[in-house]
Amino acid sequence: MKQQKIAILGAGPSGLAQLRAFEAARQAGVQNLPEVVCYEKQNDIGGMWNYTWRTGLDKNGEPVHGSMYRYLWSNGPKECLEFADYSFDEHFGQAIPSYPPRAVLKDYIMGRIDKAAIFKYIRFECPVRWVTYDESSKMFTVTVMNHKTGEQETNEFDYVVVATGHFSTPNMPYFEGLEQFPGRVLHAHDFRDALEYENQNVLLVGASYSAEDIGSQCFKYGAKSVTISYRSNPIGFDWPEGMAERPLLTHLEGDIGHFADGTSKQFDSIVMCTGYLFHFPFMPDELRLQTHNCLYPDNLYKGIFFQPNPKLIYLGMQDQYYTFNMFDAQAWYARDVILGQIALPEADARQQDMQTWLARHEQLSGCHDSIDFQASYIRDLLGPTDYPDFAVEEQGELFKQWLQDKEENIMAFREKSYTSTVTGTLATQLPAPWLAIKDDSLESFMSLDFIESNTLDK
Ligand code: FAD
Ligand code: NA7
Repeated sequence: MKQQKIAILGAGPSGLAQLRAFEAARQAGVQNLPEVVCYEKQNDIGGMWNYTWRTGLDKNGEPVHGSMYRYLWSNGPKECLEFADYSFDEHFGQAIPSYPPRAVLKDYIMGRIDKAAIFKYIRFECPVRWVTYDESSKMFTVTVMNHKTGEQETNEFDYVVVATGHFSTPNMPYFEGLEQFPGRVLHAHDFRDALEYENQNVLLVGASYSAEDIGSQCFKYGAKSVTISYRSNPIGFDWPEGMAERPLLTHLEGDIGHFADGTSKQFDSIVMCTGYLFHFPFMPDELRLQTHNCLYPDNLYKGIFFQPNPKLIYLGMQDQYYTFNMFDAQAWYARDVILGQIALPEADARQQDMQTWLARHEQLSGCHDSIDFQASYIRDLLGPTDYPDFAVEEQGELFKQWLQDKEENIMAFREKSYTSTVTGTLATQLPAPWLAIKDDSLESFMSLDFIESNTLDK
């Protein structure tokens, strides 16, 4: 039988999960594995977790992928994203707090990767330019720009796995008067260093994770005031003095922002925390996933197989409570379909399955419901594969506790400790308030004198 060829587009957490899934099969002695090639635009693995100081274009003239910023700490408890087959205890050899900074989490994610085994499949600095599918040969053609050789390359594949992320291309709205605003205006994608906003009156437009966290960062690093402007609903936390929410910005006059409730305020800078566009410039219309940030994008059977052509697989395209362990569940499932260990139903049956999930998705009301929904989505994927079973629902309960902790104190929720559902280890506590710990480097964090948690575990 002809060896199958698989292209994986992107080597962030989702693409790496797919590479690991095949590697796990290889180690388990599965024969006739497909040939795998992973094309990555950046010059390293890690996707969004690669912090870059660059904004705009990278050294090759490609759009910078990274949206992460300095001083970013995990926005959810690490116990909710722990790999079922690689625990935090195994990586760090000691208990650590529940909310590590970005560099610490990245160290953990990378720790699981056997670089020698995985890197040989990855072609770095190779942004994908175009993908087509030939109905007669049933093969995809993938064209990439190889910046290392300066030449374009084209190859044929049986399957294409798109793992290029969806928090990278800014959704940038316009407000009247922006062109006259004297201060800096940027999107959260280009936000890097909160210290830039010290002593400034900062306006954030948007009322979701980016606004909440960039607002907290700016407050922590000395902004004079932080104003969050919401379109639909306020975030609604009990913000500290100096932070406040207002309804939607209507227009600007010079450096004065006007809001829908008739109030106004002077601002020194604006950060649009208005979310991201799903952007697949390398996909023709008939292969391109068209959706927005939600828990169940339409046209994806099992949340991954593109309905019009299920040999095209999209990983990590959901809005995310669960992240790394969900990507794993998806990657293992995709692998087993590719290997023929799970049979893909006919189009009608796939459509029916999707409709059931979409109908449930329509009915979701509130965050708890959404968490339960994503948990059952993952549970549905876990059953048929050999990915280690993990306590998805228990982690869901931790997410609910996390929401309550944020409600109680948005500036201190990162001081809470949770118990790992993988090892049973209770996280240690930060030795100082989160607001007071300003150096977020791996070295600095790991040299903190973590306090054994003796509080009741959450
Ligand atoms: P990405 O990490 O985005 O990786 C996609 C990869 O595809 C990148 O390496 C990119 O270079 C590559 N790529 C893109 N286009 C091309 C192309 N044309 N050709 C080749 N390669 C390409 N998650 C958490 O669990 N905890 C957090 O605290 C958290 N904080 C976040 C904070 C911010 C500001 C953002 C934006 C996201 C955060 N996330 C967090 C979610 C984060 O997106 C996921 O953790 C994870 O990185 C998603 O993995 P991915 O592989 O699907 O996508
Ligand atoms: P999200 O979660 O997609 O949220 C986008 C926010 O931007 C949301 O509050 C939107 O309001 C708001 N928005 C979008 N367009 C506009 C306009 N035109 N005007 C005003 N407000 C607008 O994106 P985030 O960046 O916060 O989070 C994405 C990921 O990054 C997240 O998973 C984290 O891990 C980090 P709406 O509620 O739709 O009215």
